[in-house]
Amino acid sequence: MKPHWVLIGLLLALRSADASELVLWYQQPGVKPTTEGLPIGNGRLGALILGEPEKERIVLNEDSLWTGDENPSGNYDTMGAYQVLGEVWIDLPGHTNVTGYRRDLDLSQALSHVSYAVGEVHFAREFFCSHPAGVLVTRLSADKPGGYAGRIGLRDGHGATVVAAGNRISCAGHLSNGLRYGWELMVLSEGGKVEPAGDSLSFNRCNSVTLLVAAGTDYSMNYAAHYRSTDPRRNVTARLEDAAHKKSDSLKREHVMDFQALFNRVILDLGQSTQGQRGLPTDRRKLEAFKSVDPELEQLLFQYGRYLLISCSRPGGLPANLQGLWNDSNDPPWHCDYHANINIQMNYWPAEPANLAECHLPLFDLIDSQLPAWRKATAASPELKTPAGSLTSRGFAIRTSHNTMGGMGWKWDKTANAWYCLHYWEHYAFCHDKGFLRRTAYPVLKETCEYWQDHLKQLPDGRLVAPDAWSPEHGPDEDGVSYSQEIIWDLFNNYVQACDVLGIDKSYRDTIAGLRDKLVSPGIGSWGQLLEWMTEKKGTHATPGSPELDTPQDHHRHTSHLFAVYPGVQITATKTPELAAAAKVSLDARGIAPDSDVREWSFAWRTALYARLHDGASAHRMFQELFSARNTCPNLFGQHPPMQLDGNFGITAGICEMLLQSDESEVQSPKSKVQIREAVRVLELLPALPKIWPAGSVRGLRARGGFEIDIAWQDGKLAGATVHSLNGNPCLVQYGNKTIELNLARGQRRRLGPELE
Ligand code: FUC
Repeated sequence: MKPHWVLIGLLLALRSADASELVLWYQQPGVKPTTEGLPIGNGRLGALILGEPEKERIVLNEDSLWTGDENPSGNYDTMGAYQVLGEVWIDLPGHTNVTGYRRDLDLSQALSHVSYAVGEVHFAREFFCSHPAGVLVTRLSADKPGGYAGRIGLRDGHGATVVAAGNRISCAGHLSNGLRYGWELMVLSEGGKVEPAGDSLSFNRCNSVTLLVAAGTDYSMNYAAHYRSTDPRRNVTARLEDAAHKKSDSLKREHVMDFQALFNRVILDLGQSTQGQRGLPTDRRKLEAFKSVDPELEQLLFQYGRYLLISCSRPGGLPANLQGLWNDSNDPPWHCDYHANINIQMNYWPAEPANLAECHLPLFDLIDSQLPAWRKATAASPELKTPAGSLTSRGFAIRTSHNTMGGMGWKWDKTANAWYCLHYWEHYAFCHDKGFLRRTAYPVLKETCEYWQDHLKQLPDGRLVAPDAWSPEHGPDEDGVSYSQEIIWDLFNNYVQACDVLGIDKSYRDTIAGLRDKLVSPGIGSWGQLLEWMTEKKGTHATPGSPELDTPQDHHRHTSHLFAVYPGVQITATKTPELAAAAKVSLDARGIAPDSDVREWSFAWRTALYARLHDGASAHRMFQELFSARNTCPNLFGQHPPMQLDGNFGITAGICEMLLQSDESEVQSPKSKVQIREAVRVLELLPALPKIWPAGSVRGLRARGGFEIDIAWQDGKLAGATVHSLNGNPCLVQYGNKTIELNLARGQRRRLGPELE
């Protein structure tokens, strides 16, 4: 039956019109910032809002506020940590015994609100962090003139002096590593009076009050300048004054437009929740959603990952660290750092498929800025000698954790270099920007291939292994660990494709292709599992008293040996069915039992893994586990514990993977004239659609090869799809056992029915 395009279009339009469903709301103020605060951010400035009527607290982060330096020792304890900037406080005496309290975060506009009544007077607060204006805006209003009286102040996170003058408060200081920072607040009132009161400001008889906050440091992503630039204070003041010249309505309009230009690219509809579910505040609703499916809350969690990435990772700024831009401590868990053995990578899994490619760029900028320091540290490390016994002379390796000042800490994760390369390649694979591939990605891919060409060890049978590698945080260091083998395979495979696309370095391309084909690939063990190490480890333990390794009782939080299933592409159900079946055995065994070591980010990875293995039911079960009290906080942040955001980003990617997958098929592209193997993409629709989502739609997902895809489904089956070719590349669209080849021109769209006709 021909798809009812009008009906589907209406369905999409109606659902997207009611964006108010994408709201987290609460009936009480937050107490603990990182688990109950509501997050806003503009990529550089982040805030957690607690919403206490009488004493508002806004915890502030500035993305470059790091202690530490190049940390030549590589000691984890001396590499520094991400710091909190401080707090804005607002005292409103008499705002007690309030009624009708509500606090919310509207994801669709990136606005947070607090509202309540004191007696007959209704008070409202609105917060947003503007990317275009570079300031935090807080607006206090009331339905009674002259309703506002109170005090406003700053609490600096590092004890710097706070100075109030006129309608401003400013603060400037430096960290233990000399990094200079400054932040400034300006208060604009409608009616009434604002004046200094010691180191704070008092305001009286105001109809409304608007606070603007700007902050900055003298950090720069430039190794040659020792990661420093000019004193930030002049720039901070200028930004504040520019913003003060705009009406708060135009500041808000500009902010919402900027945010929605990214956020509105993808609309997801997983079905209707009940009025009962909608009537619950989010902290209670999530606990119910753990027990019974709540489609609208599930689509909210999907969009939350996109909201958070837009709010903490914009071009020109630093990438999302372990807590994004929402850290409340100067001694945060794991230094609130960049962990290179799953966490920072997972933060960026949704960037391409969830149509936020621009948000990926801060990761590349940071890596590029750290390379000179990483090369130096790698060359100096005796732990990174080549099998020939010489110190490293080409390329770089990364320790498990790093900062923004060239410093690294803890154990080397020797293949993190190759895993970082996957992100450069994926950015090209989705957007097909050959300039990015040539200028930015190719040099890093080639340099890392050279590193591994020098470091691979040849076995007597001629096969190649990564020597003395480690399956992250699990088991022994030894040759041929599956995680390392798979990541290096991915690196070499992507490098070969890059050469083919650019038509360069044919000789070195063939060298790397030869090394790729000699790599030891993961084996299958005695109980049908994918081996995590080159040889089965049964009978051994990671640590005394831990479960036996490589057995169904091994419930470690990492699934590193399944990298090749996701995010890698070496193991797929179609190309390597035996390995895919073994991967499924391993994944099922890792399990989620309460005694297991599974963490919030583990569920996100397992969702994506099950999706790649076409097991939609299990993928959804992993997803739903995130609603438990154990795995997410009341503000829906991931709960490791403590709070950690990688699961929030990772689950968005996992849901993308359930709805759309784009792999490459090794068919000769009908268009390729130069006799190079140009990968023709297979766009697979609804590869892991769970029965629990019988009807729904998604708009604007991105696929490798440069495609944007809309999909609608009804009664658990494809109802229709639209393929929008952004680059004019050929593709095969697949649904179940049906396939259609499309050769669309750049910008052309093609609608497909349930039979892909
Ligand atoms: C890795 C994980 C931990 C935690 C830390 C930040 O070490 O194994 O679970 O997420 O990163």
